[in-house]
Amino acid sequence: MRSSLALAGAALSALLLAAPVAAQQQAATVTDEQLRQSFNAADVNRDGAIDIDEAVADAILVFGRFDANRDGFLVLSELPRHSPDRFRRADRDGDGKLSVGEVAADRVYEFFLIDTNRNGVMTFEEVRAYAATLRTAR
Ligand SMILES: [Ca+2]
Ligand SMILES: [Ca+2]
Ligand SMILES: [Ca+2]
Repeated sequence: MRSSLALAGAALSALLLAAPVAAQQQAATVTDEQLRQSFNAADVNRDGAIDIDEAVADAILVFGRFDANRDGFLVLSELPRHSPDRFRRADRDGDGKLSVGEVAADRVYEFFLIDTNRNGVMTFEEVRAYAATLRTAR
């Protein structure tokens, strides 16, 4: 239970990283407004919900933004807000770097945690409720 929550935390921080204003903050201090910014950025077709394609596309977009040296991998030094623990959990093959596949897989895992009513999309309320559970889990 504890480890699955922590893994989810790693995934959520990828979503939160999409908000430039949130880049220097811990996930626990991200405001609703910043969360809304990340949400809207991921909601490409502007229907007020994030489907699985939008969620994965957003993860890949964020990946590109943080891959500072453009080698196709993210290392811990490129992710100032990631704790080493979270990084290790997302790094499924344990090679010390996150591939785009590992980041996308993490996002898919997160998607099914957040879509609590299982209707195939994440609403803002679902994302916000999930962020709140991470805050209280600390
Ligand atoms: Ca959408
Ligand atoms: Ca890896
Ligand atoms: Ca849903």
